[in-house]
Amino acid sequence: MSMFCYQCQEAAGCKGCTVRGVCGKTEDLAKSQDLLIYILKGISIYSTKAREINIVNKDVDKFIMESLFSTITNANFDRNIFIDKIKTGLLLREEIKNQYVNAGGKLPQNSTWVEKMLSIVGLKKGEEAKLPDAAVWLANNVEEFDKKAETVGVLATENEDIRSLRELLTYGIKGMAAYMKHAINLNYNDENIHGFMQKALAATLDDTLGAEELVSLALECGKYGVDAMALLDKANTSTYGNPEITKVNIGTRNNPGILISGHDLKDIEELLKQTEGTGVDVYTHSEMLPANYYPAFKKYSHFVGNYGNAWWKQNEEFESFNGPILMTTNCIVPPKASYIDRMYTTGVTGYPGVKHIEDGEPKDFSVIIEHAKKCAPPTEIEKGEIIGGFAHNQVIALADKVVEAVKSGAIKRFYVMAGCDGRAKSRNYYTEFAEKLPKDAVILTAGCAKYKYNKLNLGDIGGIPRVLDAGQCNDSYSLVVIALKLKEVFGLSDINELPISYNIAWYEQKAVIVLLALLHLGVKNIHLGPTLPAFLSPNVAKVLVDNFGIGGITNVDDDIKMFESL
Ligand code: SF4
Ligand code: SF3
Repeated sequence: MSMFCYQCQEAAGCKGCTVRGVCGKTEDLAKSQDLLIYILKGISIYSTKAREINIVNKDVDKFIMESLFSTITNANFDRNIFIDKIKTGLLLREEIKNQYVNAGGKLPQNSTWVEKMLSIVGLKKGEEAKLPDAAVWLANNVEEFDKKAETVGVLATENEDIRSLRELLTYGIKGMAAYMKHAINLNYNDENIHGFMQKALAATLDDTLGAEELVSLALECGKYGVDAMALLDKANTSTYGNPEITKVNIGTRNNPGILISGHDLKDIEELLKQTEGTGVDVYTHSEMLPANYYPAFKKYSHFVGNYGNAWWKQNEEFESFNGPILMTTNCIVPPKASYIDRMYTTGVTGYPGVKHIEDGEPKDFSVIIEHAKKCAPPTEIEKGEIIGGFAHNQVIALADKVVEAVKSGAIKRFYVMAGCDGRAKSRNYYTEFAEKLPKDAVILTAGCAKYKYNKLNLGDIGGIPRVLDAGQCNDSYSLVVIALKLKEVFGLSDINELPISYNIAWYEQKAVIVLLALLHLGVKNIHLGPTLPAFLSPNVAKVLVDNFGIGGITNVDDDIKMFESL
């Protein structure tokens, strides 16, 4: 088998991509990503021990976080970046090991190198064979990297249940790393979250951990997921104000424009500042749509609105946009020749042949702005407005109205339909589901899943729109805050007593951390679609069904009946 990846919903045949990713990931790229993850695990063995004696290496924290993020589905397709990261990772592993040794971290005096290694990883003399390979392995060239990569991928764990739990944990921390990166960009950080990510990485190498320990680590991952989303919420709202109800224009104007996609609000802030007064307009795409809801961005008159839909439509929509496109995070679809020269990446994203805007304080977007000036204005693909901005602060401001509507029976049930959109036709289920819901149901959403129903004009209930969009996938945290507030207002002891059902669409690893966060908060009976994750083995899926009532989806009519009976 040349490659094996089953981290996203598009895993081939609902089993795994083995020749080339459905996403466009090649075998070579898969190998370098697998090896990078392996090296992160090796570094984490040392950094986790070092933390025990209060040694924290900020370069290690940053490297691990950004590397995890870069391996998320559709984030970075540039193999050279991964090769460079593998080399940097090996150097950092030695650096943190030496830091630990130099700090005298419980090492025997004048010990040999092997003795030091044994001591760092908690082994005794004579146990050399047990030294974790990820902690000691070295190579000289790319050929050796590739050879090694074949032995360290997902399938290196033979037991399918342990493999499933190790990967569930790994994908959870990938999503967490992405959210941390955005928070850190705004100078909000939490050392404990880095500590957990590294502990979890090291744990995936520990053959003494069985299913029970790994399940509890996955739930602990959910706890840190809540912390990471709360931190990002604080970072975003403290820096840019609380999202507020906003009508977002989906039409176009006649100036040249720049389209910005992904999740990074710092990037859009800097782009808006640098484009002001240049005659170039700015539009959001996909997960950047919620930027329109923030007071700090709404004030820019050249910030026109949102162009297009979810990430997977970019092949058509980037073509008709006519101007340059900036990808700040996943999800990148391999670009068509017709616009590849108009595409730019930044942060952890990358694509061979696409220009990359380097980090900076601020980043310098002048090349994109000059490029835009030479381009035609966007071709209009739709007209009108969509409404959003229902993050926790805004919904809690409306709490009286919402509570009244629930008490009077005008609102009978809320459906959390957060998550992702994707190209699978089976996802039309979510459009049909939204259309067929009874008129007394309100949809709470976050993430790009909303594009399946946010232009349907589903109306309102006494002035409360029937689709309340809290923002990006990380703003699922807002939905939790809203649920906890309702629980408090109604004096309930359990979040599951609320008339809220969870019908979540997932695609990539950020949805995994959102799911684990919900499980940590005790939310039961979450339904996941359009298919259950390929990385859940039958036994692990059974644990989730038995303990949390997790389920899949069937058809809209039966599922609505099922949710109403919960
Ligand atoms: Fe396949 Fe998804 Fe992995 Fe891409 S990220 S190779 S589509 S499982
Ligand atoms: Fe995910 Fe691409 Fe939409 Fe943030 S990032 S939700 S799929």
